[in-house]
Amino acid sequence: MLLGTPCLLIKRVIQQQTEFSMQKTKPTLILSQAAFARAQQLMPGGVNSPARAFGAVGGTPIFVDRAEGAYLFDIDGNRYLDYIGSWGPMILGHRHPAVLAALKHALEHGTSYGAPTEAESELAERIIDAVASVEKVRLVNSGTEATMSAIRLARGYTGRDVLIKFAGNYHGHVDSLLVSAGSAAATLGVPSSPGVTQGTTQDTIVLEYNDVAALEKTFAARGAEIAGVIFEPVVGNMGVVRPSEAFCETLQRLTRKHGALLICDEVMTGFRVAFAGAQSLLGLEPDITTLGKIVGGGLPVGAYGGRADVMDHILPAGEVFQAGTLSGNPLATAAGCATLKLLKDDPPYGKLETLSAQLEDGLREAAESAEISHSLARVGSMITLFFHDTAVDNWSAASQCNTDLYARYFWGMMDRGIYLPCSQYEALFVSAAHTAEDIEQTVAAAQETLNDIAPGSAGG
Ligand code: KE4
Repeated sequence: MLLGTPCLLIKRVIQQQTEFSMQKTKPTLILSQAAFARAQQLMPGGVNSPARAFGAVGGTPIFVDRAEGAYLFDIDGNRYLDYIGSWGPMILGHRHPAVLAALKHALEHGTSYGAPTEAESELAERIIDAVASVEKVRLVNSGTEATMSAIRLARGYTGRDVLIKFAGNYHGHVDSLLVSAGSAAATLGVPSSPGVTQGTTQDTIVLEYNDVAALEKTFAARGAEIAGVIFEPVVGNMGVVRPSEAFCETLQRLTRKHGALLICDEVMTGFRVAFAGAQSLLGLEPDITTLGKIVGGGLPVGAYGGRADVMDHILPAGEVFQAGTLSGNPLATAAGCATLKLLKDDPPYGKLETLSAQLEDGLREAAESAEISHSLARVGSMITLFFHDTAVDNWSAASQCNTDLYARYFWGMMDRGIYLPCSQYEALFVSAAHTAEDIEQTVAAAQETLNDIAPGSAGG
């Protein structure tokens, strides 16, 4: 303890000195660098999820001390406008009073029981009421658990083995789906991970997103073998990519025609792009929907739900096995219920649309003014500025982005107090805690940064 004291004193002095810098100068990352060095001795890559290690942009990840509203504060006392929001969950902003109050109330009763609670029924009911295609739902602890269980259910329900997924779509670290995945896997150039056996991927067909002809051809050849198709209804994991109308229509039609299940992975888009999810914007009726992130309000919750006749194949109602010690945890369900209640009672989607459109326009003008090849994609409060000269509608296009330039953009924005996703292959998220002034500050920082990094500029 004594040994620790000087470090703590130094840490506090640095924090007090830099807290008031309020980001007028390039942030100092002294304590984050020390913390990262320590973490790398203890955990693989010093992180508990690869996307956080800044592998795609280089440098030292900031270690967060606390968060409030639209802001993150690192352990060196620097303040950042947060456009990651924990990779999506914090749609209301950090430490929303109603979510904190719900958590404090739950804490008065306990933290985990391994027994049913009414809070689980409330969260299930809120999801069912919000998402038309969901008649029954099972709560789990992460998006990965949700998608892993959904594909097991599709195979158990149909008695078939083959799955279709799409390049650049990421559905969590499920063995059979870690093939040409997006997000961290794509970012780190490791589309199919070591340790994933041929046996687990031999039944996974990977197609190009938005490729209608490939879908038609695959179903024509193997329709009777296909258990399910899993896809991101609006992709976030190769940057934001919209589905074409024809792609959505073909997905719905062919899965119905051949008796395969349509699995809409709304872990990122659920309650994000609309209260009823991306499927409500696209007119889709999936057989199974997977959820995560926002439904936990920042605590670990995943969920999969859909047609009652399908969901009733899950143990103990049916025979498809799935279980979890902490599934439906009372703290997590409290945060999830409070979040979904706020999203229903006081929907922020109009404000998010206004702020996100303002940010999209500002980024577009800044990139055009800096004469940088780019394209921009936005769905609701999910936005990606691609360093690519044409619109990105699949992984083949996304994989040609100038990721080196993105890394320089990322750090230029960090130096100006704006915390963006640390990869070209992610979406940024605007929260209900952001303000018009925050957006103006972000656009101004983007203009300076893009001017600095533009080819032919002094810093280019
Ligand atoms: P989790 O297991 O990370 O809760 O969810 C996996 C998942 C499933 N489906 C979609 C569409 C997802 O976006 C995700 C996870 N998203 C990434 C960010 N792109 C999580 C960040 C991380 O891996 O640290």
